[in-house]
Amino acid sequence: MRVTVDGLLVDLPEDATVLSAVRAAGLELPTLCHDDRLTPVGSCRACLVRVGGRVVAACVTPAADGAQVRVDEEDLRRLRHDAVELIVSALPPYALDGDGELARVCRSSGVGPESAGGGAGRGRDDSHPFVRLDRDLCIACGRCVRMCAEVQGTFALTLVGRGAETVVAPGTGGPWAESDCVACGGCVDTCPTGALTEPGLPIGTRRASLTSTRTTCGYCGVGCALDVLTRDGDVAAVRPAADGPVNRGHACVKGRFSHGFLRSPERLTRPLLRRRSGLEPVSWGEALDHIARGLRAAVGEAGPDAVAAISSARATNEENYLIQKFMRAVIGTNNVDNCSRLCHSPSAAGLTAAFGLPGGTDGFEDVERADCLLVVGANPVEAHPVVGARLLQQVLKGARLVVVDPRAVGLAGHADVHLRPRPGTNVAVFNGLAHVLLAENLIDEEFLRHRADGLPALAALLDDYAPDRVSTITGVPAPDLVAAARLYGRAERPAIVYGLGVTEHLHGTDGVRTLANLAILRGAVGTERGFGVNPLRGQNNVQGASDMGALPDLLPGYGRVGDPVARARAEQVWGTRLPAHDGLRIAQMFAAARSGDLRVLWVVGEDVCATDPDADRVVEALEACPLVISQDLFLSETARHADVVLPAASWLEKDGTFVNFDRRFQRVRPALAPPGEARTDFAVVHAIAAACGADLGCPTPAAALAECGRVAPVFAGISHQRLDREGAIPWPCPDPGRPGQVKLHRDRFATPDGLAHLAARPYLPPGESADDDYPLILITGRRWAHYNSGNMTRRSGNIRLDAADRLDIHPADAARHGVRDGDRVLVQSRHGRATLPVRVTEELLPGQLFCAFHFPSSRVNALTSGHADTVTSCPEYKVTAVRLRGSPPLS
Ligand SMILES: Nc1nc2c(c(=O)[nH]1)N[C@H]1C(S)=C(S)[C@@H](COP(=O)(O)OP(=O)(O)OC[C@H]3O[C@@H](n4cnc5c(=O)[nH]c(N)nc54)[C@H](O)[C@@H]3O)O[C@H]1N2
Ligand SMILES: Nc1nc2c(c(=O)[nH]1)N[C@H]1C(S)=C(S)[C@@H](COP(=O)(O)OP(=O)(O)OC[C@H]3O[C@@H](n4cnc5c(=O)[nH]c(N)nc54)[C@H](O)[C@@H]3O)O[C@H]1N2
Ligand SMILES: [Mo]
Repeated sequence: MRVTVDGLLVDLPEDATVLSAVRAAGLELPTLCHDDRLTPVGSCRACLVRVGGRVVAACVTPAADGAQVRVDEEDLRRLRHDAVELIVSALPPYALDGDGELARVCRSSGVGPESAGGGAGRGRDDSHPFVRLDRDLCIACGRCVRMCAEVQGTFALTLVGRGAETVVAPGTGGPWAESDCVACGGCVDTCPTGALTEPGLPIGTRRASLTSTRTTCGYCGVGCALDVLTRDGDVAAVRPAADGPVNRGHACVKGRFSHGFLRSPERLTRPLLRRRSGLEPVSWGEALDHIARGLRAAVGEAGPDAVAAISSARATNEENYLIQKFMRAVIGTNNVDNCSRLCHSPSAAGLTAAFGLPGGTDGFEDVERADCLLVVGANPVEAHPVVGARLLQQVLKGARLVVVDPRAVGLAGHADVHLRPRPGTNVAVFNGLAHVLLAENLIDEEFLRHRADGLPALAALLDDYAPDRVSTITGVPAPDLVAAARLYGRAERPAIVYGLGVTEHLHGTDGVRTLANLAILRGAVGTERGFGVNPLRGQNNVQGASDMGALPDLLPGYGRVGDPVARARAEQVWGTRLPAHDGLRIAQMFAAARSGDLRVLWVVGEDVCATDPDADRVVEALEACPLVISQDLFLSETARHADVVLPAASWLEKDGTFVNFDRRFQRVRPALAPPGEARTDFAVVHAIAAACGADLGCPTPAAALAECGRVAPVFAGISHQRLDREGAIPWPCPDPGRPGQVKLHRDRFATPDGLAHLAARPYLPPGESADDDYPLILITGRRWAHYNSGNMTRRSGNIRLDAADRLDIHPADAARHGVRDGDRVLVQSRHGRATLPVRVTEELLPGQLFCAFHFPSSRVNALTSGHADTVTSCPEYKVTAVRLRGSPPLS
């Protein structure tokens, strides 16, 4: 389509507006109620232009082929000036302080500060820790309301009042802090006037007074690109990057606001060493000497396998690379693991068995092209909010949604079908869905003939999984199961997105495989007829920690330690012989410590005493181990049991890369210096190696990633330099001259035979089930305002949003136990006890309880068991049989 703007001809796409035509012509047009990401409303009248003789608001007027648009004419300038002046006249003079959007619009439309003279004294709402409202600055443009609905999907805001009195307010009434706001910060970003601000950037702040550093969020695995704005060595604010490949200008409470921990007086700033009186500050030299002596003694007396390290999925790729290199090449053991073990190790195992590689099969942009989403055992609205928001938008635009989760999680309210299986019964649900796909011929026979194997064995097994039988096992009504299978089976481009509700089970790997079966049966993986099977990986760099080989059986790039070819490649790069037998997994490390076989345990950035299951037994392990080193930002539960505590830098203070949930490498850059004597994990590993008389090479993070590319060809095309130029690069990327591969599998799968493998896995019951002694099933998982151990978010403003762990209980169970909202109850399992306040809610089914594990003091992981996935040892965090004190037996 072609449009003429003030005599200039411009080419436009079909759905263009007059505003985009004006911009395409290179002309500036002021706007106040407009944001490109939001539905236009045309209410502020700042963008008036003439189209074919009529005066219209450019933002809401569709451009028509051949239209004549007039912009730069005296009467139009006057109309625009008057519209802006009218708005400004109602505002107090300080509205034009600083260099915000309103000040800029005033400048460009010729409205001066003398026009401002209002300010009705409508007051402020400063109740919320991260979002501040000055009602006198509100022009009721509604951008915040639309942002909350259309981008974040929370619908927390509304406009109240009439005429000039109209102002934004939480939809629940009452103060902002008590509203449904989840503090994504979107409203603050879009507000043109400074009515909504954040504490670090009050109105009047000039951007020039701030330093901006582009980095990648260090909380969850979404991988949001963030601009960290600093002033005087402190974070003033964090802004989501508009060109962030995954977040596109959006963020969540954690990445955006949860940086208060940086300034916590509890931040570790010096090494600590255990003496008779307790942990005492010492110099780095003394701490390192102590560690080197301990390592030498352990290796000398008991051999290299008496040493183990838990590497950190919070740390960078380069740090993880260095830690595993130190363990393998200097100590001589494969005893290195990371929290992928507790999280998505069944994904790695299951996806490798099915498709040949451990990553999610598709990029998130493709998942967003799906017309049917199967979201299983994941709560992205709380745990991956930027992804959750985007999935919700897709559903609001018409994609069908099937949610499989025992709880009424955020997305379930928007689902076409919500299946609520009993915890631990996924395999039966997935086999049931597969049964219906086969029975109703909703399968891709062509794909199954040429690109997959295992159908006969699976088909035979599935005879036993007719909907009625599945219903008996899972509690899911048979018609719902059939309806869900039809939605997935009949979609043109279905996608599967899943979380820990699939993996953290006794048969988690079977869960992943039987879930992958559905995509294979439909030919919806490795094709354009669907977008595969995609785990929402948890930690900021859990994909990367595993990619870098911080695993007991795998080298960087997933060569097996037992494979002579893979080992030889690493041996050649590292210049030393490497151990060939698998090392210990995390739980095996604790067992070895308890039996006296482990002499040194080095824990980097993981609070194992708070977050590993059966916590009392973990503490026993640390107490039995002669030298425990904890490297952390805080004196965590684990650090309290350590012999040496090393102060670490956080993600805002270091240089390197992370790999996000859809396999993208992105840069991490320091916005601040670490406090006191804290050091990056990178520097600490080098220092420990040096204290042992070893030189690990790769002096910089960039050099470490380059070296990793030589060990692991799948990363060989990725470098810091290239990332600085290109932003994000997905692996596999073997060639520096070619892009990385967003879609993991195309014409053939990465399995040795190139086929996708169906798995015939029967349903087997979970490790624990309800009985007379322990009649309730406790599910554990996440809440939006806190992160894992809570060590960081509890020390940020988030604590004002959510002050404690709570035990969710169905009203019927609450009544049976005689407990009410807020009562504290004693929860007992076969493994331990915890005391928690209850929250009565219908989000759960009767017989089930839910709580998070963000407050170590509530001791939730004293309850969880040592049961673990039979293939990968991923703990069965999602199913624990418990009772409430004084609870009556099951009737
Ligand atoms: N706010 C916040 N965000 C986080 C984190 C955090 O602590 N806080 N942690 C990060 C980390 S490390 C991770 S791994 C991710 C985790 O992200 P998710 O996997 O989304 O998190 P969870 O809440 O642990 O579990 C997901 C869901 O599994 C369901 N579930 C439990 N048992 C079953 C079952 O048998 N079948 C099915 N189908 N569903 C079941 C639970 O009800 C729960 O809603 O989040 C990351 N993001
Ligand atoms: N009951 C129950 N328990 C669970 C789960 C569950 O669903 N239910 N989920 C499990 C899962 S999926 C996971 S991933 C684990 C997570 O468990 P953890 O990894 O233990 O938890 P985090 O709080 O993420 O971080 C660990 C520590 O790293 C520190 N840290 C942060 N950044 C850095 C850094 O750059 N360097 C260093 N050295 N330290 C740093 C933090 O201060 C914190 O003390 O929890 C598991 N525990
Ligand atoms: Mo995780």
